[in-house]
Amino acid sequence: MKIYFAGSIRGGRADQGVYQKLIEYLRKFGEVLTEHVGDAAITENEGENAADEEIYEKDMAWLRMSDALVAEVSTPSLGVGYEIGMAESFGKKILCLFNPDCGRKISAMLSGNPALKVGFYRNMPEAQGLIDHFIKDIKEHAKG
Ligand code: 6IA
Repeated sequence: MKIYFAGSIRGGRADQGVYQKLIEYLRKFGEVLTEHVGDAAITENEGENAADEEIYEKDMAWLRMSDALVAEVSTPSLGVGYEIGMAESFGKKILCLFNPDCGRKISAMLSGNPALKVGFYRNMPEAQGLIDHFIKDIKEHAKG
């Protein structure tokens, strides 16, 4: 299974450590195409010199070839929101993870959308349980 993990980069890196742990856990189920999202060396100021067109093209190609998108959405990010919308248009399975302790409310564009799953978690075991359930659903669906 190929999993596209989405998390905020220029939207802010406050949750980078959480992304790293989620990516590590997702590796149990397959290949995570976007491991750099959890990389502590990548800050919101990165990429000032990197070609944004290349980032966009590469990410869209990875998103198309993925089986599922897992997005951590507690830190709002335009890029993550865009990836979720595109994943929906590509017909991908989508799980959005949100920690209500972040002090914000999840966007109604996600929580009101029946085409994706939103999971609320407050700690890693809860997030892992939501991921387990999501992957199990995909596998059962694939079996028909
Ligand atoms: O608007 P944001 O930057 O917060 O959007 C974050 C999302 O866009 C992530 O889920 C990524 O998939 C994607 N994204 C944003 N910036 C990059 C990026 N920067 N590389 C790959 N995907 C990105 C360059 C890092 C590179 C210099 C190592």
